[in-house]
Amino acid sequence: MTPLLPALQDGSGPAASREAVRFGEHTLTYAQLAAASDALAARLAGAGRVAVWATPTPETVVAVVAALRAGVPAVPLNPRTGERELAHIVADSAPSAVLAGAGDVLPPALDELDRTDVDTSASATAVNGVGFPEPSPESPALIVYTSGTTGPPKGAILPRRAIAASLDALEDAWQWTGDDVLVHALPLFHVHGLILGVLGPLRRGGSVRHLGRFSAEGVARELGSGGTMLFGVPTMYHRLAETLGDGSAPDAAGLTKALAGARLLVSGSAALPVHDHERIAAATGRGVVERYGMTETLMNTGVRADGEPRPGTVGAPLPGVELRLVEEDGTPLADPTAEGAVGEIQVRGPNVFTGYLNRPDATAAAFTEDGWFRTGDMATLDTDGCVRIVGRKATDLIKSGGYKIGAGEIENALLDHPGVREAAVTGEPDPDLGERIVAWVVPSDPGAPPPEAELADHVAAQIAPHKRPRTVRYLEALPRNDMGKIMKRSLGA
Ligand code: MCA
Ligand code: AMP
Repeated sequence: MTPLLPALQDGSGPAASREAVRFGEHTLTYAQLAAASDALAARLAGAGRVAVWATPTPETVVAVVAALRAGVPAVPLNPRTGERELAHIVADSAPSAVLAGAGDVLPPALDELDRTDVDTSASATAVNGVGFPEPSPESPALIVYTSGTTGPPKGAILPRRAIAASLDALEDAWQWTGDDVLVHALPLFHVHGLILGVLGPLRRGGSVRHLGRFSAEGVARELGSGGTMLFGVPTMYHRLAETLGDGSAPDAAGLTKALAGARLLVSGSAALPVHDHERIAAATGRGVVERYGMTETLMNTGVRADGEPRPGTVGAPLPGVELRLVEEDGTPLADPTAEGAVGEIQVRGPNVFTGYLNRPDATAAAFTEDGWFRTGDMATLDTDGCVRIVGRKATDLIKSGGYKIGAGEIENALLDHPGVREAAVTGEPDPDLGERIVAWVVPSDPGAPPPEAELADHVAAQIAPHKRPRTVRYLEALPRNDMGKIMKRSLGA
């Protein structure tokens, strides 16, 4: 069976001395990564499932690679997850252990788990690779938690086959090779940063440089010193466009040169506004390509590196991915390229997940009878096969900074605050974040509404900081229809 990460198989081969990952000063060659992850994998063998405290560090890479080597499903955890959400993920995924850096301080919700410290300098006693037969392609590799419109996040079970298929489709679309040096600053607990941004380079035998935290200066430095590709969410490209400005700012020159010299700039996780595409292209002469994916499907479409630049589209379906647009009743659009034809995107292919952990109901609802996955994204199709995403079916899903956030989970957290009697959450357009979370709150005591910052801190502590409301608006009552349902559309009016 072909290994998921072939370059790690041969710890003493010619590629062994090549740099695999770099986080600031801390680097690991393929030989070092193979040795450290094999040493850890040997300790994991037989574990049911492990959680990974997914800080942006080499420890996270070693932990995830070790779990993959051992064939033990890994659940990456956002280290900033609040109490309530973390308790849910731990209870739902029931890991036997948590893998973390030696210095990491873990919250009480993880107290019951065995803690295994990750040692990036460990050496394997077994001969690299020999002790770990490649697990079956259908076996779960990662369980990634993703938000829905209501209720707590669901764990998407991602099999090895989906990861391999998606990364190989991108290899084709982007001529992605072992010579590429990927630069990014994405979090390592989601598909974008972890699967594309770490396992992608490792599958190709190339390298990744992680910035730790996003900054235009960091992007300029790493792309200007050997980086060939940049992955980011639209908020990051927006911030790069702001830094580029009209070229007169002191830090614009270095960034312009670095972006102009890159082989490929890729944006995903949300739509990159055409205005930001244009600003970057005008300043650097280099276009940004978009790809469209989802936690449940990994990558579905992408603009090709060897094709025409297609700002405003997410490109054509990737090799192996079937994509169709359907009507409200589920029938495929008769002529999806007709003027004004809009439909929901459904996809089918080896890139699609197995299902949601412990949620057969949600899994069944996500697929049609003949196996198409319902994405909930609305799109049009250009005559050249490129997909244009025009919106979402569910208004209760918000994309902020590239993170998917369900209105329901924030409403529930707000309702837990003693100062809140009623709450509704919506997304509003935001030039930086794409959408900004707005909380509409009816205070328990109209004379003493809870301060905005207190509500934001409450949501951050219970759920996660990136899900906190950025704006709170106070009302005397929420607008409701005759059935008592909140009319969110009239909230902004
Ligand atoms: C702020 N912070 C707080 C609070 N307020 N902490 C506790 N309580 C509070 N009240 C902290 C934050 O945690 C953060 O810390 C820092 O203050 C700044 O927060 P914030 O302003 O929210 O961050 P930002 O600067 O606006 O972040 C923008 C960003 C981020 C860097 C673009 O949104 C980001 O990383 N987005 C990536 C999302 C992503 O990867 N999505 C992929 C999923 P600190 O700075 O220390 O963290 S989608 C996917 O995977 C699919 C498959 C796809 O298609 O890609
Ligand atoms: P997530 O569930 O966090 O993996 O986010 C997946 C969702 O992000 C998709 O269903 C889309 O709505 C959105 N998305 C991802 N990439 C793009 C893109 N390039 N353009 C527009 N939306 C995107």
